[in-house]
Amino acid sequence: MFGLLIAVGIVLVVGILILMFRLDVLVSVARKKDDTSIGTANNVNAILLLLITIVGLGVFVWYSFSQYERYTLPLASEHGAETDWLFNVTMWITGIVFVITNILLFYFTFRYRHKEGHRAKYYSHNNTLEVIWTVIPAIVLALLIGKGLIVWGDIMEEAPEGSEVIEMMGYQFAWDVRYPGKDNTLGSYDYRKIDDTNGNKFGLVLEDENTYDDFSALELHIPKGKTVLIKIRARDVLHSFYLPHFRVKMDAVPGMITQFKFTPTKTTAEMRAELNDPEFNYELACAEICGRNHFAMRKIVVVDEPEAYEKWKSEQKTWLRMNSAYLTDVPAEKREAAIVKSGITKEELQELEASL
Ligand SMILES: [Cu+2]
Repeated sequence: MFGLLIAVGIVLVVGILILMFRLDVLVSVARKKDDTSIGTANNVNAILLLLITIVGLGVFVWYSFSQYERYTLPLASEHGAETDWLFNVTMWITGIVFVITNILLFYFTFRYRHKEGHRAKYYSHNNTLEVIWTVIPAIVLALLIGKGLIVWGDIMEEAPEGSEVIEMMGYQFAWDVRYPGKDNTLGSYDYRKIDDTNGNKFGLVLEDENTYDDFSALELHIPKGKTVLIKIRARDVLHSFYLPHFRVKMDAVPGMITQFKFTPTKTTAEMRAELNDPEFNYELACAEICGRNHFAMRKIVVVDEPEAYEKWKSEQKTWLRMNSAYLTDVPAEKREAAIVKSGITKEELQELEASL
């Protein structure tokens, strides 16, 4: 009700203002007043424009430097140094051009404002100027894009032999990680194997022996100083695999595998010491608005020293061991191999048989 009253009030005020303006025009027409002088408004506007430039650019420069830390995160990957450098160079070049063009724009409106007795000069165009402001930006842009393509090519090139291959699967609304286990080979999967109990959430193909030692984990552990190749997939809609501290971002696309390789340069412990923040954690976020609980797609990322990482891996229980009921889906002739490879113990096997 109150909102409606305010709306009616605003409409009335605007209506009155329009009427007053109309009245003023009509009165001046009736008086046949031929007033071509501009008055003081012109000068006032010219000075205001100049003030806007000074205040606006002042705030721009102050904000860019004083709040810089809020918009940047500490870096923890090898290729990130290059992308950061490229980003900063682009920012400096476009920033300087932005400042110069704005100063010129507002200075010209001030300098060439209307003055009594002055007439504008007819000046259609200038070939030299056109060439200068076409060629210079073209060269600068070509250099920036060229360098960008080279950096992108390096980031996207084939991961070296012996890289740590890890699978990330995004779904509404979480990430699941799968490690290849001792055989260093991720087992194959098929979306038709995903079941409604969500036990076989990865859709693992249990005919494939490579799946038997694959394991999942609550946190994404990665080793420092070693190339990590992340194979990314999505189970439902588009998600985006985003590790801001490692400058890694890649879409997770249903029906296809995308990938990103990178090398972490600082362990979680080192970053905690550097930031003087014992609570600090690297994190994985989804960078694609993928639904109502998109914000829940966060996962803690832990960077370990290589030895600690190997130790952690050896302590993880395989997926098949955690979901041993799926042993029944393993073909009879491969069951023995599955039990050995997945590390299911005799006691667990007896328990399982008793429960069936
Ligand atoms: Cu998502």
